[in-house]
Amino acid sequence: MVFSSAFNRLKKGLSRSRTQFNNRISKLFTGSVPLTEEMLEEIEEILISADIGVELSMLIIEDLRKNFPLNQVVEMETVIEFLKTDLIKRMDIEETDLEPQEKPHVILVVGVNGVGKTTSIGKLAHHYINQGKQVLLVAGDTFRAAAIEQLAIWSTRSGAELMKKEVADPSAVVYDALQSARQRGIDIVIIDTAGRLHTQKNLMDELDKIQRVVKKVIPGAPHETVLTIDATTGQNALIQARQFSQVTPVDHLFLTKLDGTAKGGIAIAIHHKLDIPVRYIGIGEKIGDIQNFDAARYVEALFEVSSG
Ligand SMILES: Nc1nc2c(ncn2[C@@H]2O[C@H](COP(=O)(O)OP(=O)(O)O)[C@@H](O)[C@H]2O)c(=O)[nH]1
Ligand SMILES: [Mg+2]
Repeated sequence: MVFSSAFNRLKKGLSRSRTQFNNRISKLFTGSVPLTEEMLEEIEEILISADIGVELSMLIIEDLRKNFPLNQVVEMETVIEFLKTDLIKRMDIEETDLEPQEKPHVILVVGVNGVGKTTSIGKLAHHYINQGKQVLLVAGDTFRAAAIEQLAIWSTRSGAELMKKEVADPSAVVYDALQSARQRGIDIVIIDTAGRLHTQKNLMDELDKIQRVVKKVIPGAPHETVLTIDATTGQNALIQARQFSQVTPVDHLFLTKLDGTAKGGIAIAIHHKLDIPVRYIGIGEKIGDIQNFDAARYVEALFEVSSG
């Protein structure tokens, strides 16, 4: 078991989903009792209401059935350990190594409005600056002056540089930013974009254009396209992620607001349903409220929230 401070912060962030999960599961039965059909149904219900999804919850129950015969005495701890291991196993997605190899390493951040893109960019900048990297933020959300202003605030907070322009064309800002980053040997470039819905064709076209400009200045870039999704939107987050990944290549997800009313199971459902790994999670509104997603640590925290 891990008891690092990162683990404790994750536990704290996930504490609101506690009633959905650990508390209900641990109240199911105490000590050693015969496993009943009702208990299995109750576990399934708990998994579903934790946003793990119907399909995955059913698979997990099947796994339980195979391993624990009905009417035989089981220990609650054994069942919980089995559930944890099974959930972690079900989240196994091959992740590519995304350690920055090239200068600049270009990260394109996409997602619909309000999911937490700009905030997450601030957190990412902070994360890289802590590693001694030079970071340039690009205000590619040029539709609203407030969006540029918001990114400017995060650049000040994190100590990252900012490229902005008072023009309506985001690809022009991106072009200038990448030229400048290359000339000056900047390590990391993070591009903010307007909240685009897959249904808004002009916005998708614009994203296409940004990608073309990026490739033109830095062949091989963007090195990472990060889709930001809001965990509090539950199964809708999953639908959004799937629809987005159908129109633009997405390398990984930044799952935000896990500290809010989100049910922690959504991270597990996403891993199961999509072939896109969650790479980062947001567990608060502050600059340090970012963690690398670690399946084992995450599941452990979900099952332990009640003590935190
Ligand atoms: N509780 C919580 N709030 C967050 C998190 N990430 C972003 N937010 C909030 O979500 C709201 C929208 O964020 P913003 O970055 O403007 O989203 P954008 O429109 O996608 O750029 C803001 O109020 C943020 O403070 C998070 O991890 N936890
Ligand atoms: Mg924004």
